[in-house]
Amino acid sequence: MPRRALITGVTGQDGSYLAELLLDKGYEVQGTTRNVDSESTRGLHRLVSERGGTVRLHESSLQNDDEVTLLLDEVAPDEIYHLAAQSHVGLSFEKPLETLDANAGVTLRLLEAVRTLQGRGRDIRFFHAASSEMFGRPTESPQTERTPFVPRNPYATSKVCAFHLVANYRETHGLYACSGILFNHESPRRPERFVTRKVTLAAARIAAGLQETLTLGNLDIGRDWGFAGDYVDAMWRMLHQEQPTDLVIATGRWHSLEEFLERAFRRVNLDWRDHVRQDPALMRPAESGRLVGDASLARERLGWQPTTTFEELVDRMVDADMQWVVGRS
Ligand code: GDR
Repeated sequence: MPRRALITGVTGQDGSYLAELLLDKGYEVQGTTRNVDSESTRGLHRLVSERGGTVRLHESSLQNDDEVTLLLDEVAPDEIYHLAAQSHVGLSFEKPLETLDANAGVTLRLLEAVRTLQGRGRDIRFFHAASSEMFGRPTESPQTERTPFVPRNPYATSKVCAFHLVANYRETHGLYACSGILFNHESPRRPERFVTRKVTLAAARIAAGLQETLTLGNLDIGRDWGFAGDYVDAMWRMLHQEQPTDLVIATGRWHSLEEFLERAFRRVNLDWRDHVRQDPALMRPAESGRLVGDASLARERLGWQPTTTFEELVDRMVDADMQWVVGRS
C-alpha cells in the first residue's frame, strides 16, 4: 500500500512542489484548497498530470471542527503537511482576527482531530509550516531553534501560537508533530503579492515593453531567501526523523532587496534605479529585523542543505517570467 499524504493548502507554491515530490516518491496525495475552481487549482492539475500523477482535492477552509474531523476520517492520511495559512504579513495588519483563526485556529482543529484519531489507534505524522517571522526583531544573529520569538505583526504572532500548540500536542499527547521554522522561500510559482515575484515579473514586463515602473514599499529591507523546492524536501525529511523535532530551515545568507533588484533587472539588461518607485502606502506599520537562519541542526539531523544559491534563484525566476511574458504577448 502506498503511503497517503494530506497537504493542506495544496494549490499554493509549497503545496505544488510538495505534491510533486511525494508523487515521485510513490505517495498517494490528497489536498485541501479553499476553492477547487481557481487558476491555482488548474495550475496544480497541469503540473501533476505532466508527471503522470493525480492529486485528489477537497474543498475546505478547515474552519469548522466537524468538517475537519470528517475530512481526516475520509482521507485517513499517514502524514499531514499543514501548509494552509493566511500567509501575507502585510494583510495580517488589516485582518488580524482572520489571520489568527486561519493560522492558529486551523492548526488547533487539525491537532485535535489527529489526537482523536490517534485515540482510535491511528498513526498520523503532522508537519506544520512555521515561519522565521516568529523571530521578529531577533535578539541574536543568525537565528537558531533556541533564539527567542519576538513577533512583530499579527501573522507572526499567529505562527508563534500555532508553533506552541504543535509542541504542546507533541509533549502532552505524544503526537508525532513538528514545525519547520521556514525562512523565506521563493520560486517562479510564488504569487505576485510577495516582493520577489513582484520584482521578477515587473523586470520581465518592463523588458518586454509592457510596463514602465515598479512600485514598491520599503526598500530598506532584506531576507534570507531560498528556493521553495529545497524547503519542501526538508518538510518531508522532518516527518521521517526518529523523534519529531522543530528545526530551522534556511540558507544562512542574507541579501538586501536592493541586491535582489540589481540581479533581477541586470538579467534583462536594465538598471532598476530607472524603473523603481516607492509608495509609502505599501509600507508596513512595523517591519521585522534582520532575519537570517542557521540551519546547522537540520543539516545534522536530516542531512538537508539548500541546493540553490541566491543568484540562481533570482535568475531562474526572471527567466521563467520572461518566458511567461513573451508567451502571452
Ligand atoms: P515576508 O515576504 O513578509 O518576508 O513573508 P514579502 O515578500 O511579502 O515581504 C518581504 C519584505 O519586502 C518588503 N516589501 C514588499 N513586500 C511586498 N509584499 N510587496 C511590496 O511591494 C514590497 N515592497 C517592499 C516588505 O515590507 C518585507 O519587508 C514571507 C511569507 O511567505 C510568509 O508567509 C513567510 O512566513 C515568510 O516569508 C518567511
